[in-house]
Amino acid sequence: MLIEVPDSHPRAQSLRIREKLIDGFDKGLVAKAGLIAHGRGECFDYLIGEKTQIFAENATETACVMLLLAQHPVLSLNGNVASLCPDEIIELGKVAEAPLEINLFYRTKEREDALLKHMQEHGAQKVLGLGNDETVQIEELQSKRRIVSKRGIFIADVVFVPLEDGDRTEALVASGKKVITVDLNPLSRTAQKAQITIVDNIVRTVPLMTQMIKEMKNYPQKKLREILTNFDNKKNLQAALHFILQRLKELS
Ligand code: PTJ
Repeated sequence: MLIEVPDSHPRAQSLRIREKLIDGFDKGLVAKAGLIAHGRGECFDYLIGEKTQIFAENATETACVMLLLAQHPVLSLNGNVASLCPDEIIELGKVAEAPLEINLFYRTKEREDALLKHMQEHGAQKVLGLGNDETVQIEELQSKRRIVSKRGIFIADVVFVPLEDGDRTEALVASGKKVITVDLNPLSRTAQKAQITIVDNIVRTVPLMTQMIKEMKNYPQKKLREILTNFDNKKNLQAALHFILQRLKELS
């Protein structure tokens, strides 16, 4: 059950996001470790001023281009993402013409069932990776995340994997896929290994992506390719760290 957070509360927005996650945990969607991961994310969100900064905007724009140019883009979701922005990720899947696939690190039948039901209640027509969907295993990976959909991540050329663990990011990159992640921690292994890292809160990123993709559908291919070529993930991560450093200097 969500508690009411008054608009006047100075941390209203952050508390509301937290409440969504707690609610997701109570409903069996979020893993225990998901609560811990969220706390780490909150800390980094403080450091970037809880706003979409220019480095995040640049990475988000490039991520949208990569999805638009992909042959088989897939949006992977875990318990945290499904709890924090179910409607928004469904909308993104529609505009990006990319299927949703549930792919869990802490995979249990109970969580699978709860997540499938949750996404369907929010209007998802098709969710890969669960139920009757045919799955295969990615050999490079040990965790339960190795189980992927034959029609989804297995054949994908571009995978959007927000709030991801480092092992699978490495395995996906090693298997030749382009990986886009959203991770508030610019130092995480996932942030360092992905081809595009959006250092921002998933709740801000997903609606921004939908908006950007809608605009970009009118862009000529040449312009899209230029955006992709001009992006350098390492430099962009450095910009995120530099921003945090400057901000701490100013605040201290
Ligand atoms: O639902 P499951 O079973 O697939 O498990 C999901 C978790 C998140 C538990 C699993 O993927 C995991 O353990 O992830 P990590 O290794 O803790 O990495 C999650 C990363 O996401 C961390 O670097 C956090 O800083 C970051 N993060 C947390 N909340 C947000 C976030 N990044 C963007 N937006 C957030 N709201």
